[in-house]
Amino acid sequence: MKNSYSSRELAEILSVNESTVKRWADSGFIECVRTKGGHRKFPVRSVLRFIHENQMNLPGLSLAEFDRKDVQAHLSAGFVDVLIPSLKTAALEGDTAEIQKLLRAGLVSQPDIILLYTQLVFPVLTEIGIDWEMGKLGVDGEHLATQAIKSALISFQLEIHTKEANGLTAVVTCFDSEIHDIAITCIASFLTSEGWKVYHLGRDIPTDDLVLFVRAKKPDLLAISADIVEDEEAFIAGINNKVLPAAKKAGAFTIIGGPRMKSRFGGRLKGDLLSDDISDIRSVHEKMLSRKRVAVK
Ligand code: B12
Repeated sequence: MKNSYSSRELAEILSVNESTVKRWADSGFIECVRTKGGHRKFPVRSVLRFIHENQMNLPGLSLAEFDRKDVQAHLSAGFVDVLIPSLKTAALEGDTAEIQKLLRAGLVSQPDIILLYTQLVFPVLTEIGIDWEMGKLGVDGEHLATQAIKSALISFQLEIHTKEANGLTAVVTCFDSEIHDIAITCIASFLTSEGWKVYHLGRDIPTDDLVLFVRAKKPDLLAISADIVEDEEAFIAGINNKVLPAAKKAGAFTIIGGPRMKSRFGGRLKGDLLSDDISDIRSVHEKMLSRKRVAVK
């Protein structure tokens, strides 16, 4: 992928006239910079934002990166899973820049970031987990790979389009001593791009501090992740007796996610929604946004 495109190059990629690209740039639909000679240049970052904002599928943009025909064909068809082996190699090398490059290539084929994360990033993490479990990878390798993925996700956030503020606020956090925070990093990324004000508390948040934070911020949404739950009774008591009363008082909708969350804790945890899949955040977002619009009217 190049660093920037000329008006003509971008027009070709978007299949529109060069004059259309120039008009879009002059109306502020797509950011550009001017060269010393006065020509418009479109940095990759602006182009990616534009693609994400308009949910365009433009694999042609990234194809130049991959000379293998099978990779190109899959990307053209919007199948980003073809990038899984390269992403895994980059992660195991701790190569954040390469991961970011692959995320960009993925975005132009799959502009829906939730799908991009679930189809490209999560399978790599699952494979890394299996390699660790089977003893093929040490804790050092596992840490290096996941830290690189997390860093790349955070940098990638700055490259994707963020809608105008929608007036909704979310607190996104791990539960108590939980340290697996990639799922909530992806959730924070999605909500931010949809215009939410997001407080991403990350990992290792003592329950009493979370309660105080929720009381202070009164968010519309509280999204909690719990990957490893060793003490089920303490988890249920912490959520039901401490977190949920505070969330309810603040008027927050609460979604609690983690592996087998529904089957394991359904009926025992009182959250508004229990989930095993970050895609559920999309319907929660849509429901809350339409509720907000009705309230504003
Ligand atoms: C990355 C990783 C780590 C990283 C964490 C880095 C980080 N910043 O997150 C590091 C290396 C630090 C780590 C440490 C440990 N890990 Co670890 N780790 C993983 C790994 C490889 C990937 C986890 C991940 O991010 N997956 C991708 C995300 C998206 O998946 P997820 O969190 O499960 O989310 C999915 C659902 O659960 C749900 N979801 C989760 N949260 C939420 C929240 C909301 C609101 C919603 C809607 C949905 C949702 O949506 C996602 C799917 O769409 C997994 C392997 C695997 N199969 O997952 C092991 C894994 C989770 N780890 C495991 C273990 C045992 C550990 C350690 C105890 C030992 C170790 N490996 O060193 C320590 C934990 C120490 C501690 N203090 O708790 C086990 C857990 C087994 C269990 N359930 O008991 C796993 C499954 C590995 C394995 N195969 O055994 N780990």
